[in-house]
Amino acid sequence: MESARSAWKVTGMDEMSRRKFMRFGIGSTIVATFAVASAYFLMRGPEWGFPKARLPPGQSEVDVLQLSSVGPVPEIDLDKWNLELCGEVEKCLKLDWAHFLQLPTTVHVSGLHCVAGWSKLENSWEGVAFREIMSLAHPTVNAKYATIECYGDVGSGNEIYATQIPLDDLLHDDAMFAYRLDGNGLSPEHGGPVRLIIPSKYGYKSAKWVKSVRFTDKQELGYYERRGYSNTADPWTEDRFA
Ligand SMILES: Nc1nc2c(c(=O)[nH]1)N[C@H]1C(S)=C(S)[C@@H](COP(=O)(O)O)O[C@H]1N2
Ligand SMILES: [Mo]
Repeated sequence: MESARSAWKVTGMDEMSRRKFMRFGIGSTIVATFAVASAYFLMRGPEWGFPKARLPPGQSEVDVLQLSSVGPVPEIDLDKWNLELCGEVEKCLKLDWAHFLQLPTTVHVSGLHCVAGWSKLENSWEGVAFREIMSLAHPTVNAKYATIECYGDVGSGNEIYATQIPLDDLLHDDAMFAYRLDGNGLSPEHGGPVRLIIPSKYGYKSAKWVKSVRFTDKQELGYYERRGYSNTADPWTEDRFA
């Protein structure tokens, strides 16, 4: 202690200026740490930086998942249910319910953002990752998109509900064919037996009652997309209309 004190004396600092010096040192360390942390987060961009806003722009939060369907809820018999994988693939494949249930599952919590303006946050979806299904299908090198086609009558001629998504977007961890929601089996109203969940897009891309996946090299428009809604459908940039 004595020698440390005398060291301060030697450099000519009295007790007051020593305190000022220490305070300045602590203060500038805090400021510098904050500046470096901010610069770091800003440089990593919105994907990695400050946590995302809970709600995409222009959306209002609802407490329960709303029901959105352009036709009546289809009645689907599990014994007859199939998921067909076709189009730009080596060989078309049909998965029946028993086969589908044997595939490895994944759980992801995500929000569902309907283009009409409601968002239901924190839905815990369980199902088979899109990339798992894709690896079974063996798409050709030409395949760039998946067109998802659905069971059910949409009430306009022989049109069916469909939507298309680039494969790159479908390969994210949280894109899946879901068959459980919040720990329960997925109800028919919300797309059971199996629906697509693609959290990075507006709700109309999360097709319910999935019947087939058609891999393709061409861009196509689905049910909502033919009616003027965006084919890219990014809720975070309010990409609602084409
Ligand atoms: N087959 C089919 N899938 C569909 C729809 C539909 O009408 N038919 N509606 C879409 C829309 S607009 C939304 S917002 C979500 C809503 O899912 P939910 O009814 O489970 O809330 O499902 C999407 N998937
Ligand atoms: Mo929607």
